[in-house]
Amino acid sequence: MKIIESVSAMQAFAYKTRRQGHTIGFVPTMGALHEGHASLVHRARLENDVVVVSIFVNPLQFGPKEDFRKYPRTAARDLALLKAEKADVVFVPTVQSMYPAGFATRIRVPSLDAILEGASRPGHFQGVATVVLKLFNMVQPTRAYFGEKDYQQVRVIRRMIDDLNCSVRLVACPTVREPDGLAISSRNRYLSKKEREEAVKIHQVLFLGRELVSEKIMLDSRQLIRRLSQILAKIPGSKIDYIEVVDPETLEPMQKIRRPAILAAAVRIGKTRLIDNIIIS
Ligand code: PAJ
Repeated sequence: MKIIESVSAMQAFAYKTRRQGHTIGFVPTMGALHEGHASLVHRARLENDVVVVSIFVNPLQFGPKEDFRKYPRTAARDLALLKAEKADVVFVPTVQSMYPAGFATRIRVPSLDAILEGASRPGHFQGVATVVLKLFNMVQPTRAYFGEKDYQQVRVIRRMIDDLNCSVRLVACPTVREPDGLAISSRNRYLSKKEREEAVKIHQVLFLGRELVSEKIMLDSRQLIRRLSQILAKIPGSKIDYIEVVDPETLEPMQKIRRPAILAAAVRIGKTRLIDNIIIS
């Protein structure tokens, strides 16, 4: 497994690989790797000649009051996981090389970036889209792998790829969960033991919501959300950022639930903000 730190070395490797006619599968990450990330690398390994994983905690996508500085950094463990998953290249650029003095360009997808996560985290998706486009230009991937756990991120990146004619195919992969259903996240480690026990309710509520719709018990989203919010509000120290039923493509709120739809939630438990979603298909 090769570790590449410089942008120019990454680009040189990518151009050489593509010139040889090999496909590149790319998994962008911020490190603190877990089984969710591993599932993306595994899939990339199955479908490509060469697998590149980037680890870069991107300052541009964190708000001023968010956890950029204390975001977990676990380099040695990350490299061991990537070796086990047989990644070929780990790309670990520095902040200085990604955003040198004078860096000014921003990529925005306005129709998708101000709702749901974007409403709670202004500027977040601008930071994501900007760094992902830069990474695409450096890694020259044939396919790029993203998790449905961050459903809105998938929509934003898909839109950007289509709109800007990026020659990469986005592959969306299912959410990997703990045995009790909690979506695996790098931020789960912030939870106390008690909070961790309570956190499973987020998935349970989404699951219940899907059942209520599938059984045609509740097809009005306002009524459904009221019911689900009441359950979430019982988690000690919780604050609901949002829970919404939205169109899978446009992410616009859906009143009468026609299928398919996405039921998505963001909940703070203590100081930790967790997101999850479920597809009502
Ligand atoms: P990060 O949070 O490290 O996630 C990297 C990728 O792993 C994302 O595509 C995310 O959706 C996926 N992922 C996280 N948890 C998952 C789970 N439980 N199951 C399946 N996939 C999961 O998302 C980012 O980093 C950044 O925004 C990034 C795209 C790297 C841009 O900075």
